Amino acid sequence: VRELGLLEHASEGQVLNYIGGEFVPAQAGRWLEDLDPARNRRIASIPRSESSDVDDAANAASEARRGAWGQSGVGERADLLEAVADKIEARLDDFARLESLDTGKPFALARSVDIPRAVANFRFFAGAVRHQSTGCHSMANALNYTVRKPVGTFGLITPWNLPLYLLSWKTAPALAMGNCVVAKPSELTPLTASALAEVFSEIGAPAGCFNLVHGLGAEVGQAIVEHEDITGISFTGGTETGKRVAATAAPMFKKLSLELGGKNPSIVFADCDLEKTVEGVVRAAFANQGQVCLCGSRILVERSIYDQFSAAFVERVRELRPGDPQQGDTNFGALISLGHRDKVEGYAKLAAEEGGEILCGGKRPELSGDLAEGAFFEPTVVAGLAPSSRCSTEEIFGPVVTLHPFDTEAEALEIANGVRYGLAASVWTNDLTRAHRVSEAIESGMVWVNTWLLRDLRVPFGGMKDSGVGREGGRHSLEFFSETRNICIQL
Ligand code: TXE
Repeated sequence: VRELGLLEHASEGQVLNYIGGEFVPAQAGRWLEDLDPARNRRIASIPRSESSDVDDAANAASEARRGAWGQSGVGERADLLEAVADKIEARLDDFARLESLDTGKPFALARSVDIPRAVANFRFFAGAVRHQSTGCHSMANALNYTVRKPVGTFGLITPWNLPLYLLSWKTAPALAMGNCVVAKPSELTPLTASALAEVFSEIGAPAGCFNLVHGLGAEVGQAIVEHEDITGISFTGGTETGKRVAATAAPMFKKLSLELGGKNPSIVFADCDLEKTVEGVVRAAFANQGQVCLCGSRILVERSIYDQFSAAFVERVRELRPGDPQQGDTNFGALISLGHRDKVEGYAKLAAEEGGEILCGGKRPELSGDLAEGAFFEPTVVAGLAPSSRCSTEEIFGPVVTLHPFDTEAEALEIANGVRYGLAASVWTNDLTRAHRVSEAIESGMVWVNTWLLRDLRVPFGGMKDSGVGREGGRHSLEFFSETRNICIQL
């Protein structure tokens, strides 16, 4: 990072916290290493913050709320979000390079999806807050009107798979509604969050409205969740971590939104458009190396086209070739870490032990030079496993998918709903009535028909069952990041 000069404040390769408008190290002066997973080499150091750093950030936020930020109007806040969007856009290549180095995802993907979507999030919530309105309920002798006030300070805790995208998805509505933010990105992918802090600094955002503390989840993340002055938590990450966050935050009556894991079905009916379906299901399975909570990792196929579909699917998957994320033509990058690669590899081995047949992948690719040290794993397709097997029900969060035949719609639904998760699903059919019927019967927060991850930022986003609690997106975000209050006037 130092050689590339991508982060201005980190001239020595030491990325800093951003608290009260200042770039500062952790009080205890401790550091963590940040690695490029494609080459397993250190690219930066980040502060290993503790609860005292969270105290500073929470105090800076409280001060901002008492100051100019607390008095700001909707127009000013929307302008600020627009200014953030403009600056990120002007540094698109820098942001995409940082995201790709940190996550191992292809630069081309970060440049075309992650960063533009972060820009879109800031622009969208600038518009949304400008256009929001609240209700008025008149009675014969009284008038009720509803106002939305800031909640206070939000702790925003985000994962490593879509670092800037998910941070912007929470930061933009939190600020739009007049709250302050204490953000903690994953310790594995801290860089674009710090680049975002530079943007807030450059545009002269009021000190303390956006604060950033780096460090480990169990230390600084936990301290954010426990902090008395942090009145709301929006968390995206693993289901087990989500449970811990809820156990701490719920008795404190904090506003809480949890976006957790998934084990999402892609359901393919015989009457689908086969070519488009193969293309869409491959994308759903392996986007970002299968490390998206929405990825379709259980592929259910009607038996009459099962052989035809799986042959076409595997042929297309073989075109995904792990390679250097920094090269423009790479279509499949590294996983987030060697530890995660080992976990994914463990599931591929388990699949064989559980009686599955590996149709492609199942091993580390042979890459030369320093990429040989990287966290790569081939896209892997497994057939022949029982829908109840561990590989077919546990979240792998990597490039391993399972194929399952079904005979009837009822059977497809039984398999689809037979897991603890309920985040997303995709249904592939040309029968409109069936599309409606199946979509409504699937237990998941989101269903796509004949597509996957087609996003409209106005729609509710979130999961049911063990995939989380609450919805964000559009007015749902504006409601979550505010306190809705009713005032009744006797006439
Ligand atoms: O997530 P964690 P990890 C799933 C996926 C993956 C697994 C673990 O299955 O293999 O989760 O990934 C912070 N209090 N998803 O370990 O630990 C942590 O520092 C407060 C699905 O990376 O849940 C990071 O900032 N915060 C997911 C964030 O929580 C804590 C995306 C998420 O980390 C904390 C990523 C604590 N006690 C992984 N412990 C999705 N739904 O998109 C950790 N953190």
